[in-house]
Amino acid sequence: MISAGAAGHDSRLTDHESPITNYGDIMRTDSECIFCKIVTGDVPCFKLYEDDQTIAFMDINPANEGHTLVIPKEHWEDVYAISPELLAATVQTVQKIARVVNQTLNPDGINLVQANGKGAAQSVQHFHMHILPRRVGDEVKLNWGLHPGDMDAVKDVCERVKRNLPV
Ligand code: DGP
Repeated sequence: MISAGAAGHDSRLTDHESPITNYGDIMRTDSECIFCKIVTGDVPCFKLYEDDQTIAFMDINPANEGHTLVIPKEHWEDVYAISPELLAATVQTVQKIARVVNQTLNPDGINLVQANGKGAAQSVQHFHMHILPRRVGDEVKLNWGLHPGDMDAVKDVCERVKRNLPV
């Protein structure tokens, strides 16, 4: 169910396995959306970065090392629904994080991937952009399967990239 409401928060919980730092703003949210639950802190994530409007966190099913997602905090289903302003804020975060992932992991390239609708293999109905580091010959298919990641490895790469974020 989509509603506008203030996100709750528990200030006792901190850092990587804990809920994201919350904020008191009124925002559009969907109580059944997994990414909204990440925003509110009801579902944990390996968070790399957060600002007023967006967050970046590690994909739970990484197609390659350093596979990161950037989302707007507000719930908008896809590129058609999101406002140009919020899209711009999301893309600014994508650029910031792509630069630091590139600096940290030195991949051979990075794909930015963004899916809208079933035919495009959108599996989470909350606008998001993938930052996907690539290696020559990695044979990653852009419609990758969802294979659970090694959470120690995901946490480790999150910490490595985070250390290079500008203050
Ligand atoms: P897409 O297929 O473009 O909608 O990508 C959705 C991605 O979201 C997919 O690569 C797996 C990731 N994902 C799904 N659920 C979770 C979750 O609970 N936590 C994290 N960190 N990633 C998730």
